[in-house]
Parts: sequence; structure tokens; C-alpha cells
Amino acid sequence: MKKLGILLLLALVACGSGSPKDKLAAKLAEFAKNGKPAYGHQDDLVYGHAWTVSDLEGDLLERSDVKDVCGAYPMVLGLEMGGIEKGDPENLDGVPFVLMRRAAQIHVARGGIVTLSWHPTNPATGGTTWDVSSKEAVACVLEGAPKHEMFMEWLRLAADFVESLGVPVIFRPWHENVCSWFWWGGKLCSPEQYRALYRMTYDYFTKERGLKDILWCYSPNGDAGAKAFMETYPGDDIVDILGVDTYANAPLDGNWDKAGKTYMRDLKAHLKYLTELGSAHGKMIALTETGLEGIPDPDWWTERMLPAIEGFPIVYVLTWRNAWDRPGHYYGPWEGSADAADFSKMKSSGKLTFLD
Ligand code: BMA
Repeated sequence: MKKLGILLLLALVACGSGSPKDKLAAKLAEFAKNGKPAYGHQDDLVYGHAWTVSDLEGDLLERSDVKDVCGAYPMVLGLEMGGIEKGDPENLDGVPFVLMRRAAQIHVARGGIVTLSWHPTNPATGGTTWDVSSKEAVACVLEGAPKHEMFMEWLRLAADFVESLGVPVIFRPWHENVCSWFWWGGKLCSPEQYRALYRMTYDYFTKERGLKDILWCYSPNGDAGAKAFMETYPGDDIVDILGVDTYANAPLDGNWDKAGKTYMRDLKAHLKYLTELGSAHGKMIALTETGLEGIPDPDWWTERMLPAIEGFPIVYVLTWRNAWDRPGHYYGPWEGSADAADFSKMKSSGKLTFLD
């Protein structure tokens, strides 16, 4: 048991000292210690269900689907960097990077926490992040390989953006890797190549660029299982948070009760092995992505998600985005959504930490 690391974090909170990264880590550890994981929502503040921010420089970013429903902002704000590697002004979902920067800064000034995901272009083919046609995508960017220089430029652009935020962040690159729906997926590179990719990213950000206020999160898809999770584990020396991404699925046979139970069973199994690994490696753990698209199950929050995560020492749980331009693509509540009352009930239970 490597509890020392986490105890040290809590001691840092108590005496109010440490770097911004240490303070962020300590704040997160406190959520788990109190048994009240932080609630997070992807892209909250920059848009929501059927609305988006148009005044990029002036909007005070006070709107949030989550706040509209329950009166509080999510504690964790997820933002997405896909597209930064191409020098695009907007990410792959059409969110301007200037707006994201302001959102991150405003959210942290309010007392919130920011996590960054990244769905970059396929370096081998120039296709999207979901282009899994090449087994060379990871191999070709490693040291000495043909696309290495190009890829280091991508890392430079990504690091420039992270640096420009000026706030500590949780960075979660190369996620959901054990499955194979992204170009860094399990069938497209060896565990050694994956680990080399992660470490190269870490080394560039921290050693070359001196970006110290980043908590590094490693988060395969939860159904990887403990063995596969550890096969591609980048290493205790560079990872701060162990996470899993585990989604709920709509039932093919219309049986919502059965589908809900399957989600709960799977999620509990994933969080059980994550808890054991967190304890063995002295790392914080998180449910880095979850949700049910379109939330047609009106009691999903209090009957499914909350009971499934209760008792596990996760520091946060993040549900995915409410796309402003795709009416059915949402994972958080919004004013008028069928699950809104149940979400408020979950908030009132006091079992999760929001930014009140
Ligand atoms: C996915 C979907 C996509 C989006 C991507 C990156 O899960 O929401 O529409 O482009 O995340 O944010």
C-alpha cells in the first residue's frame, strides 16, 4: 500500500502550501477523502444543448446547462484540444481556442478544476482521430521515425496552448487506448510503442517546456480490465491519476432495466480494479468519462450512476458534452431534459461536489 503519497497531498492542503499542481492534487484528494467526488461536465461554459457562446472575448461565461438545472456549476470543466496540432483556430467540435482559454481561466478563478482531452489528427494518414486504417500511426511518430519531427511540432502547438492557459490542469492524452477506435488503439501499436508515445508527450511538456502544473492522467476504456490496463501503463514516475472511461449503452431490446443493471455491474467492476490499482500504486483514481447519450432513462442519475460509484474513492466523475448542434448528443442535463429533476435530486443528495 502506497498511501504515503496521498497522505502527503492531504497534509499539503492542511498547511496551504505547495505548487499549483500540488494544491490541485490536494484538492482532488480531499474530494475522495470526504467521499464526495467532484462532478465534471465536458465543454460546460462554452456551449450547451441548443446554445452556444458568440461573444468570444466579452461573454462572462455564466451560462451552464448544469447550473441552469441545479443552480451550481460542475466542479470539473472538461475541454478538448483536438485541432490544436493543425494550428486551427477552433477544435474539432468547432469551439474556438480563445474561448476555451477564457473558460479555463474563469472556471479556475471561480474555484473550479480543468481537465483537457485531446483527439488529434492521425499523423500517418492525415485522417481524423478515428482513422484506424494504419498500424504505423504510433510507430511513425516515435524517435527516429519518419513523422517524428512533424509530431514534435504538434506537441509544441499543444504545449503552447496548455501553457497559455496559465492555470493548473489535469491532462489526459491518449485515452481509451486498449480498444481500437482511435489511432493509438490497442490493435494498432504495441504496449511498448504506446508507452513510448505517452512518455514522449510527458517528457516534451515537462522537461523540454518546463510545464510543471499538470496532473497527468492515464485513462483506458474501463472494460480493458486490470491486466490490459497495466500492460500499457506509462509508469508511476509520470502518471498522477488513474482513470477509466465507462459509458452506459441504450438497450437493443428496449429493456432499460436490464441495460441499467449491466452498466452498474460493469462500472462497479471497473472501479473495483481501479481502486485496487490506485491503492497499489499510490495514485488517485477518477471516472474520467461516463454517461448515457440522450439520457432517456429519467432516473439515471440517482438510480444508476450514483449508486454505481458510491463507496469508491474516486476524485471526480465527468459526463461527456451536450452538443449545441446535435440535439440528441448530450450526456449532462439541460433545462427541460427528461432527467433534469433527477439530476437536481442527485445534487441535493450532497453526495457529489459541485462549484456552488
Ligand atoms: C466524441 C463525440 C464527438 C466529438 C469528440 C471529441 O465522443 O462527442 O462528437 O467530436 O467526442 O469531443
